[in-house]
Amino acid sequence: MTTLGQIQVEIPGRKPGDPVITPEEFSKASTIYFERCAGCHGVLRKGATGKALTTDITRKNGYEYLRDFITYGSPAGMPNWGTSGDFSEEDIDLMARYLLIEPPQPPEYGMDKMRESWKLIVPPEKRPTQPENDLARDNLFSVTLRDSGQVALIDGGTYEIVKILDTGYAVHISRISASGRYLFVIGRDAKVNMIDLWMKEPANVAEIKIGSEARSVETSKFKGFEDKYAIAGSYWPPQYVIMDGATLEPLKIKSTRGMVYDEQTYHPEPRVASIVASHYRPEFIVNVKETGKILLVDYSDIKNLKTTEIEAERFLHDGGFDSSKRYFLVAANARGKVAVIDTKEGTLTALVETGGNTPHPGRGANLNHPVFGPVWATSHLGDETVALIGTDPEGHPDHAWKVVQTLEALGGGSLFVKSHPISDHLYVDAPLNPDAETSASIAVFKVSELGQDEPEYTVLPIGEWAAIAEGQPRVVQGEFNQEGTEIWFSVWNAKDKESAIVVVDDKTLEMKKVIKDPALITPTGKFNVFNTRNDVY
Ligand code: DHE
Repeated sequence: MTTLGQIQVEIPGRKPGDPVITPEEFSKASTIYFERCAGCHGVLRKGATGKALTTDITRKNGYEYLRDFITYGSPAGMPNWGTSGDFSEEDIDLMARYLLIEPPQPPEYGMDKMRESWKLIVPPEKRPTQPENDLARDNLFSVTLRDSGQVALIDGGTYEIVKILDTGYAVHISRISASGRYLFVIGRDAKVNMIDLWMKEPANVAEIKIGSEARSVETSKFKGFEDKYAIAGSYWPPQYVIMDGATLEPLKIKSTRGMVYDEQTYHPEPRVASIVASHYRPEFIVNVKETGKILLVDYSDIKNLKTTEIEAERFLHDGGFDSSKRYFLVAANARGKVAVIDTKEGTLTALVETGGNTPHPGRGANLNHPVFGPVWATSHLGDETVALIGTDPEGHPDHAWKVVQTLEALGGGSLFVKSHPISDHLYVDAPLNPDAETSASIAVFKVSELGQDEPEYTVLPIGEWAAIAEGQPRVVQGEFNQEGTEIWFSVWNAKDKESAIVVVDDKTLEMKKVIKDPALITPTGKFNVFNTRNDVY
């Protein structure tokens, strides 16, 4: 036995020819792998956003190849762990040796463990019956403070930090209950926190750990089921759990292990990527990465759970709704496609080749294109392109579910795009671009000028505006305020260095405010309560 973070795992038996590795080294390497590599390559190393690293492949490539790849990375998205200074030479040597031996398998995580971890901190009957604060709750931003294991609630009107709350490690996303009262966040360590925004001072009222690694949480939104259920999906074990929306009590766990949609061969680790709640039916839309299936999970009767399984494409990752909220578009990123689901009919509408390398939309951006009408945008991790996909089958049937235009933004390494129904701008980030200046800038296109042949973009030097003396901060994920007049960007620095949030006036594209505070440690995702609740992006 050895430990993998806080988890006990067996060291798989050493086979002849395996590199020598001590139990302490194995434990350290397993933790590094779990925290830094598993997100892309999978716990069992079967590959997804990153390449497969099973021993048949790693042994063929050999120690030196692995060592150099880890050190220098690749333009296709593998980080340069060595030259960036994140890993020491010893770490790299260890990881290259570690990858030559079989991976450990972390334990399963069932109802017994979930119930053990579940804490009802303030039961519903002890909570306020009406709001006890006069915060403009709909314009609060829930900001992930990645490396401090917290979220900051920031007032969108005054830019004041209202409250910092302890959560799981590296909260990935925040979602808001249909009523706007409860905020749900999920850590990379699969801890879900439920925060009551009605309390005099917003506070955690329930928490649970739903696995060992996770990325997604959502709440029921359909009429009659508002605030009734929450759902969280995990990477390990590969499963999702439906919980009571008022207490986080775990009610139903469903494994996602099974057959890959096309080959129909068994996959032991089909991870749950994004989850969204349908506006048209009492359903959660659960995207299962490795098997390429989109599950429409009907929560109207969870004892007799009905699930529609849509064959889409492998490596489903992140996505969002079109402006009508009827269609859900999700990137199958390692396949260069976007799957479109009709959430009203419960069917696959289209699979669109984006033409770029690794689409990565976040929730995407909805624009009213001067020529093609309503379109949805995604940028790409692997190149500078932004694909605009027509989303109006009634008004613009010839262009629906086709890439109608490809823009060129700052460069590769983009993660998120953003717009707002009243904005004439499309914002594109590039935080993973290897060039420091590019990774600290944002490209802005004018939507009304997209009809031109080669639309120009304006560069916002957000990193420079933040005036941070030390480090090499990256600028990531724009998020609008409730009114749609300002967009906020995280200036994400190392955890021992100053970070910031820069607020930009959407009309003038000028810097309006720089939010700095010693407590703002590694800010990444930002979720405006109103926009997140109503899927406005
Ligand atoms: Fe994310 C969304 C998974 C790395 C910040 N990220 C998502 C979603 C998934 C996901 C499945 C969609 C959730 C949903 O909508 O229900 N992210 C992963 C990974 O597997 C990956 C590639 C590697 C990993 O090891 O985690 C990864 N993500 C990152 C980062 O490095 C980022 C920049 C900082 C961090 O937290 O580690 C990051 N991911 C985000 C953010 C969103 C997100 C801010 C939400 C964007 C939005 O506007 O909706």
